[in-house]
Amino acid sequence: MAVKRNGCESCTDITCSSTKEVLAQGNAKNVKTAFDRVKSRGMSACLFGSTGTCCRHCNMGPCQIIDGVEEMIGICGATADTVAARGFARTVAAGSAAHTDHAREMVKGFIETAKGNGPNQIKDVEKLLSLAQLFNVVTEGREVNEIALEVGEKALAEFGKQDDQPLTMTKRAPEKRQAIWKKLGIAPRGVDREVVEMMHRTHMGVDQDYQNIMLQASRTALSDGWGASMLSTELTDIMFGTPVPRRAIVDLGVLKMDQVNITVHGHEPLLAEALCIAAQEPDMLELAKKQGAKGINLAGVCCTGNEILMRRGIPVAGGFIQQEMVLATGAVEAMVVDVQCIMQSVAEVAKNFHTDIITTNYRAKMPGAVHLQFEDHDAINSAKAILTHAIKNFKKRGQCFIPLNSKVDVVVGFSHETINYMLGGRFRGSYRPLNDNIINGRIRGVGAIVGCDNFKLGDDAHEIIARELIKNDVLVLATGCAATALGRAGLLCPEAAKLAGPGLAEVCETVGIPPVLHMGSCVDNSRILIAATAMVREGGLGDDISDLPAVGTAPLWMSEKAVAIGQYFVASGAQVVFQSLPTSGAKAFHKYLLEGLMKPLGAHWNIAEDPMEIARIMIARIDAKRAALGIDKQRERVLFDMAMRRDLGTTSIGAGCHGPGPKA
Ligand code: MSK
Repeated sequence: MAVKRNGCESCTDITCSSTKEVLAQGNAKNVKTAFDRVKSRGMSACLFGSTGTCCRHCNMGPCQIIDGVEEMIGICGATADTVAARGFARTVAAGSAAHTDHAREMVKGFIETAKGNGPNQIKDVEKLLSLAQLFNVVTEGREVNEIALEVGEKALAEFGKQDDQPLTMTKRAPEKRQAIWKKLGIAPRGVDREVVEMMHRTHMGVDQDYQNIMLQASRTALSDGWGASMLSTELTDIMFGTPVPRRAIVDLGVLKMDQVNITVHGHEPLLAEALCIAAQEPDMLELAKKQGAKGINLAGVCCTGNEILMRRGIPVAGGFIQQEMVLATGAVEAMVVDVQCIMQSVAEVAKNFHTDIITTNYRAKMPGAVHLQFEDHDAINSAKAILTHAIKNFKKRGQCFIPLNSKVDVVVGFSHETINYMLGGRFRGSYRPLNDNIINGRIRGVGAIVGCDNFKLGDDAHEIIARELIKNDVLVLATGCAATALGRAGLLCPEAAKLAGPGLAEVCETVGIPPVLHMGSCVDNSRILIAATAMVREGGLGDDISDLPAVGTAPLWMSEKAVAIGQYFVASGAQVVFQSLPTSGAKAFHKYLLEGLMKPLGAHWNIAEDPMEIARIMIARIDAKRAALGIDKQRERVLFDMAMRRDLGTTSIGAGCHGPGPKA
């Protein structure tokens, strides 16, 4: 159901000033965006589709089911609960498949790098060695690339693994969580296998028990979170460097009047990295000059944007919801796309301007686009061919409009390792100070705001939730297009600490971090799993992820990937809050998602249709965990004097650790 906010029937209020500015200018008068299409649809969503009770799994239907009405079950007898569970599970499978196919490309690119092919190198040797240990790869006396090759081959084998042993990366999870997965029989075995089994079990006439379907949905999601996505993030870090904090800028004003503007949109960083390297080559810069441009300005869109923002500080022009606005400036010579989250409408918007949409991946072609295949094995030449095409468009640029004041400073690059280092210090990197500050109550808990943008809650929903969380001393971790939206809102800079509650503000100011930490793209939600596990291992906050005062939300989820992410968080023991789920037409199954999963998994889904309500639920869940841990009492602050320090046997108290610590 659409939520009415600010008196808006179709929930399409635009609050983002750069978006409003671009759409209001003359160039954009013929541009139709998703905002217009939401308004012009003039009908509400199909009741059966939006509540999960339309079954199209065989040719006896489609069957539109009404829960509790005997004549309105499926022709095969399938109930609303079975149909909705199958639909939900297939959504998880599709989302996991998207992450999986992305991850496979990254692993193959990693193997080529290990073989010495292409422009990339092994940059994070420390991380390589830790993965080598996990995969039982001998490191002693071997060359870095030799180790990398064996790690890469073992990682690739995880996709097609057929034995019944758990995926290697699941060994990183807290022991108690691994035991839960084993007991339930949901430890993921092979990355591809779980998606295939999920599709089989939701075929007509197979699994008809919604609780049993959810077991495989959990296993499929876990094969994504602790398998495909985690492998992708880790190998990408090893190849391109683990992100470290860096300043950058976001929003539509990052485009430049006097340069060739090329936006990179999609997900796989192999393409974006090659473009970044090639755009600095003298022949490309010379070509740009010949066309009358002062240089080449690369800017990101969606999660490819997050990847190069985190690692290179390349600016991000917009998130998912802004992809059409980026083009409506008329200032973009080409939008280079690969896979996932690319609206078909971008080709239509581009027709109003000199802009070309360049597809680069054989999996994802588009009518009206130019296809220039990106070849991993010849990455730089491929990238140069794409850049050349884009640069030659510069001379054709007509009237354009860039909202030049719409540029917001951000600090990004908070990988798990960075948080460890920032909070713990180089010589004793650990989550101890974070855990201590949660235990002493300065930080109330951790809230992850992840996922997409959509048109249902207004484009400021992420900001509303984040402001409420930080005001209540909840440290926010952000990924994906949510992170970009929070950057536009000015919450990704240390100065935003002034918006935080006193405890969180004190920690942020002491350490010099923003109250909202940008942790990467949507595939990088696996970083949050690793961070949560590190908090458990550090001690004092229980012995499982389900004990942590931590909760996640994807308030504006759009993609099936977000549902896969939600389910792998829940199956890992973390509560999640979404704006809606397409399951409400099946009462028992819907209740099972919202309550029943607690018993087997120690976490469940939550739904709220208003951003403030989402924030309130998140805070309530955090408080409940604090109470269960016995850390909900307000602690008296004690400033340590020298005698007390001597009692502790140390004269050095680390950043953010000025209280009496975890002692009850
Ligand atoms: S791009 S999956 S809209 S986060 Fe990752 Fe953004 Fe969601 Fe796509």
